[in-house]
Amino acid sequence: MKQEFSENSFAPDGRWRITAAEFVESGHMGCPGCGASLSLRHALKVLGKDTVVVMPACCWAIIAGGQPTTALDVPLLHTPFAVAAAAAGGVRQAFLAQGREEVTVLAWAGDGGTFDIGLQSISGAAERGEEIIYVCYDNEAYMNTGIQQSSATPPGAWTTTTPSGKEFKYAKKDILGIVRAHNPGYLASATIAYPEDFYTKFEKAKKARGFRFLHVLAACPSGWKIDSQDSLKVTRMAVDSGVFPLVEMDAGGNLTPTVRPKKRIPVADYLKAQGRFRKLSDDEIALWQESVGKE
Ligand SMILES: Cc1ncc(C[n+]2csc(CCOP(=O)(O)OP(=O)(O)O)c2C)c(N)n1
Ligand SMILES: [Mg+2]
Repeated sequence: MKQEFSENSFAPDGRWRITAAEFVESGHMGCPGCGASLSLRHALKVLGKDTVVVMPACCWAIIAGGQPTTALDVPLLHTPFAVAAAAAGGVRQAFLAQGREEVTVLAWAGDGGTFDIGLQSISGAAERGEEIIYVCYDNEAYMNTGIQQSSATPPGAWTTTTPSGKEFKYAKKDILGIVRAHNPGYLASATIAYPEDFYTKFEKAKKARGFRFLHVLAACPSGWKIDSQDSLKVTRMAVDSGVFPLVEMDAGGNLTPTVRPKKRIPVADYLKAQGRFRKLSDDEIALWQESVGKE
């Protein structure tokens, strides 16, 4: 029997019962299996209706639909690519000036808009302690414009601008380390492939003060060259192999794991599940396994 919950709550077993309320309507423009679509849908279930979304250029700017239509049931402000964090800080300041402390301002940006072009505005907003939640949904390339490499693209991954795979000398940028250096109010990594951890972290981000940052891994079936039905399975493998650890910043400023996979799988299993890593050599896979082990 389908159970419906109008509010988020905890069952006696302590597990999440997520609301049946929807703030992302059906009929949006997301591809089948789009991890980013699912992630915002569930993030808004936790954050609730008093949320304003601020979004730079990215797939999600299209997924929401072109004016005058929108798939979101909460207000949405589109911004230029580089300024989501700055604009979100401004929106929050405007609500504070009106005495409307209760409104959550959510900046929702891709990896290109975060790791690359929006990095300066994130640094500024974090330094000023802007009262916003900034989420980077990371599909590991500029997907909306046709799968170009970003500084979040992992080594070895095929993109249209790195057709033989991103070289191993270019590592994925340590975005959590960069934001941590700004002493944020809350900092974590998450993925909807581990929903309870995801919900808990968005709830904590909502309650925390200051600049809050979540790094969310979100599969892109077209860019990762996987079947859309395997989107969550492959994302879960990123966690289970140690490639994308689920962590949270503790009171001492250290990143500590929140989910310890029951069974650690080889990095090779995660990589071989995706067409974008097809050209990786065994030596390169071994290098990757070694670096995951060190971390
Ligand atoms: C200043 C500027 N440069 C380039 C673009 C074109 N553009 C729009 S979306 C996009 C890709 C965004 O990539 P990412 O932030 O990773 O989000 P994704 O599309 O992967 O969801 C690009 C290059 C733009 N809109 N503005
Ligand atoms: Mg992207």
